[in-house]
Amino acid sequence: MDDQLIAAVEQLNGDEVIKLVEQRMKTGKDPAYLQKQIQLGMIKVGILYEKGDYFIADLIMAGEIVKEVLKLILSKPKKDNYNKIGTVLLGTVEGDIHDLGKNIFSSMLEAEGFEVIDLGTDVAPKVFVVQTKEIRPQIIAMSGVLTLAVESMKKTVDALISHGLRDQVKVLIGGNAVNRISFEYIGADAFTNNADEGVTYCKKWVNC
Ligand code: B12
Repeated sequence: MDDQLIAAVEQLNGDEVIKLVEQRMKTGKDPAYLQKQIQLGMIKVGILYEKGDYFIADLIMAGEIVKEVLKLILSKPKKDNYNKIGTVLLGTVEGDIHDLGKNIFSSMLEAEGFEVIDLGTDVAPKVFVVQTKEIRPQIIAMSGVLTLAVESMKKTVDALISHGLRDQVKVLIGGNAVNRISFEYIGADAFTNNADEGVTYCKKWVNC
């Protein structure tokens, strides 16, 4: 664990976070490792918020810091000469506007050659349905951080079933809202709290 980096995130010290990440990248630290440290720092921010030491403005600032640092860490594939291995329809589910984890996952998928159609945040079940009919992705990936996201994911899977689409796609759910119990309740094909593992599922599903 990188205590210094985690503490800089926790203390919302954006300049220090950027400096440390740049240093770590120069010494060859893996982007996935750096992302994990930032995620651990964000968990600490969340704890301070729960305790009442941090306020919503602090969460917003934490989000801005992470957005900046992810620009450094995440590499985009060259769009003009990549071999598309599959299409993923992605979104943060209805009622939830957290998108940092979703964006990390999206960049990692693109780096592996997936086309990602990102529907953004607060995506209603019917939007997933309409876009699935239109785009015909192999995979639908839903992100959720709030507890209420579980219910939205369930409604989305139910909507796919009622429109006869569920058998045509794999459904992956991710983010802090999901665990084995919610996974079984929602009726997805896989769940994970780890973007790396999510990419592994997607590659397996398109036989790569
Ligand atoms: C930053 C933050 C915000 C920012 C979000 C900015 C943004 N652009 O996303 C802002 C300020 C907007 C915000 C708002 C709120 N937040 Co907030 N927020 C956080 C915080 C501190 C960090 C979340 C984060 O970005 N983590 C870093 C990312 C990288 O981690 P991650 O999301 O887990 O993603 C990783 C994996 O899970 C995975 N992943 C994520 N999605 C997916 C999807 C797939 C398919 C896959 C494969 C993988 C995957 O990949 C990532 C990398 O591995 C958390 C604390 C915490 N413990 O997480 C609270 C937290 C999530 N927020 C919370 C709350 C309560 C709120 C508000 C309701 C506050 C309020 N009173 O308004 C609002 C909700 C607004 C809404 N409707 O969504 C609570 C949620 C409680 C709950 N269980 O429901 C938390 C846990 C804080 C707390 N401890 O109380 N928040």
